[in-house]
Amino acid sequence: MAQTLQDAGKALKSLVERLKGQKVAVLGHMRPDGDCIGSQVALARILQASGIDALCINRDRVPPNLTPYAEGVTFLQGENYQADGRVAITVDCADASRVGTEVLSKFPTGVLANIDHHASNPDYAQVNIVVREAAATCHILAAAALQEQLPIDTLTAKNLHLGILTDTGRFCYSSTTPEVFEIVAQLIRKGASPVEANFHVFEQESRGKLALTQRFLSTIRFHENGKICSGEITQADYQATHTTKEDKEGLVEFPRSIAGVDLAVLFEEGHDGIRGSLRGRNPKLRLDLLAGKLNGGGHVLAAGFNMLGCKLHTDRDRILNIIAEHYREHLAE
Ligand SMILES: [Mn+2]
Repeated sequence: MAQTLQDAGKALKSLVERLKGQKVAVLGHMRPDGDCIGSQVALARILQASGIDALCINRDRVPPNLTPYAEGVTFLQGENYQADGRVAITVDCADASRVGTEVLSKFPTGVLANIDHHASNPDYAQVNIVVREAAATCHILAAAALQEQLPIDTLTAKNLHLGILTDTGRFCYSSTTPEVFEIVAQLIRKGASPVEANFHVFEQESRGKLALTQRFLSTIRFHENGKICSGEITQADYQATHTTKEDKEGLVEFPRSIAGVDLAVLFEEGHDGIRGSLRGRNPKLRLDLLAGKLNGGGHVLAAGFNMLGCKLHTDRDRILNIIAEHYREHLAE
């Protein structure tokens, strides 16, 4: 069990020793993001450098814009993996279920090691390297590998930088400490490229995403004297713009970024109901509690809800009233 970055270094080093002679599967979470892919590739390459047979398995594909980061490592989608006695290590998974049941079922002996930074992680593996104050799983791996002088080649450095870049919101969130910048400086010296990462991560949007954004912005409405801002997406929007729900990523940042807005809401009407994202800036808003009133959950400043059987034209105003009432109870002067 490791809970600090310093302990994580020792724990990673002894994990590498323990895995020698074994075959390893590095598992990431469903709908993988930059920290997931980055930590999978970095760990697989660190293991391979010690002669360990390691590959990466995810339920979902590597996002197309991140495929340059996955070169040099084998990535399998769960359905293409025939169980061959590999031991499982999860990265960036707050819970084993984040891997997806189909993939997890191929590892009947469970998860050997769990490397993660989510506060809610219940230490579900035999070996748990969970540093809750770390900015990213890649932050843990980078600090550990640097401390223990495990090999970090150019591609490994690029992947570690990728995860820290994305999980800190381009080095903007409160997790962006001087120590994070010191580690990133070392990664850049080892070949990580901020320019290249910016291009792959932030400048590869599709035209469909742009069209979806236009449609979303055309639905923006303000409530409670501009303190609450909402926008919405329907299945018709996805069809018209040839996009999928993956493309709604980031849209809620538009209402959140407007001066005076305390609470941003994204409604997504699906076939079975309305899903929603809630984003706030003030912890007093307790969006986790608000989401709870709407059959959802999450964090204090970022939460989601899921109103089964609801439609925007019949239920939007009712849901907005619940949101506005919660807002008035928690924040309005
Ligand atoms: Mn992460």
